[in-house]
Amino acid sequence: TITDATIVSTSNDDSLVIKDKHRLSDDVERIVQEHLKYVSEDVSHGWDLIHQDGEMKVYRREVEENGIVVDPLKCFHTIKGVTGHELCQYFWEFQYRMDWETTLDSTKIIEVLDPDTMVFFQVHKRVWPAAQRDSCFWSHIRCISNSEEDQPTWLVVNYTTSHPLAPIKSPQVRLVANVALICETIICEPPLNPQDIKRENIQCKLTYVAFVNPGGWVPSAALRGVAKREYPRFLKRFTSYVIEQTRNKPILF
Ligand code: 14H
Repeated sequence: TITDATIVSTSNDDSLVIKDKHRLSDDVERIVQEHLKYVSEDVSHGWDLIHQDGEMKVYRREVEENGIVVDPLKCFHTIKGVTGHELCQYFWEFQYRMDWETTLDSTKIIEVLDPDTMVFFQVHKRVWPAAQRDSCFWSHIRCISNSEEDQPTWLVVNYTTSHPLAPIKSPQVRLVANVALICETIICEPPLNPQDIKRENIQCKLTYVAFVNPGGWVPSAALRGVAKREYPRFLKRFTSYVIEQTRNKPILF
């Protein structure tokens, strides 16, 4: 039976999926929808291109709140030979995180809310002359089918939450973040038989957006310098990692 405690959605193959709701379901739904709306807004006004390398473009908007830098960030990239599902899976799944993350001391799952939503507690590497940061966030993976013909859009959202298993322990400072990875697979020169699609026929359009509040004062120039260096570095390392991991595996659509 479908009740207020269930969510009905469509899966990758258009079959109906019924999921039990959890205490953060409404939050997850609201933030996912906000990202889907925000992803198509363009970056022609007020955004600075701070890094470009081939297909990768990193933009940011300089914003301060009470003297704290909270610059929104938006990155675009096109990656050959991988699908949106593959990129999102490697980004979301705990088991791969420390293979590609270079900015963490540790990561752990502190709660499983449903098969697609986990709560993580992470300790970040200290990268500037300030207190160390940690973070606690729910992380949700989702597939959204747009139409019969198009490949679905895959996304992962990481959104700060509080949790009894992750109290804030001073002098460690808590990062506040709202981050999304949104991926769209493109099939180039599709062979007549879909079974014949090879990795050389696919590419993925990736958008990564981040709103991160450092949770306490950090010198603006230092923070902007770290962001300008680390986001492109993350994108490059993460996407190369997924290309490497999937190279000889069957394509995960
Ligand atoms: O998105 C990235 N990593 C995920 C998975 O580890 C976690 C991330 C997040 C960050 C903070 C809080 C919650 C969740 O989504 C890749 C992150 C790349 C990091 C680049 C470093 C930028 C440093 C500037 C911001 C520091 C603010 C003090």
